[in-house]
Amino acid sequence: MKKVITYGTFDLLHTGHINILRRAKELGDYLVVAISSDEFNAGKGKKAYYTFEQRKAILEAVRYVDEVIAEDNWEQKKEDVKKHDIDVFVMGDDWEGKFDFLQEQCEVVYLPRTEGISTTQIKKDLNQKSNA
Ligand code: C2G
Repeated sequence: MKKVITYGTFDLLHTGHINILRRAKELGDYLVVAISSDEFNAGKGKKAYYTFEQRKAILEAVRYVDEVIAEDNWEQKKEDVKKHDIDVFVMGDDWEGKFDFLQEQCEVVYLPRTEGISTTQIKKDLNQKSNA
């Protein structure tokens, strides 16, 4: 069984997230998604609308996702790849090159981001609409 992993906040789930989850799953048979904990998110300078538990429940309902784990720090990827017996590590290409150190353990694939959508843009649009 070919196992794939990807990481992210996945807040306010949108088609950009779905596109990368679908393409990640197409690279194997089993997809593990590591979702940033609320504490780790704060470290990334992000405040998710949904809590970790909510984001986990939403991701677990997505047909492409087989397992959801927590992302608590930047250093856990090597250990995760080993522990979960991962064959392919996938990220959007805004991270191009940042995780090449994992190439000793598994295939590293950066996929094109979906243009024109982001959680930040959704929040901006909603704020403008509510202030209109
Ligand atoms: N993504 C995408 N297209 C978009 C928006 C996001 O392909 N329009 C991808 C990102 O490239 C990433 C994944 O969806 O691979 C999750 O995006 P975020 O939730 O923004 O995650 P991020 O803050 O990039 O966290 O250790 C890695 C970090 O946890 C990644």
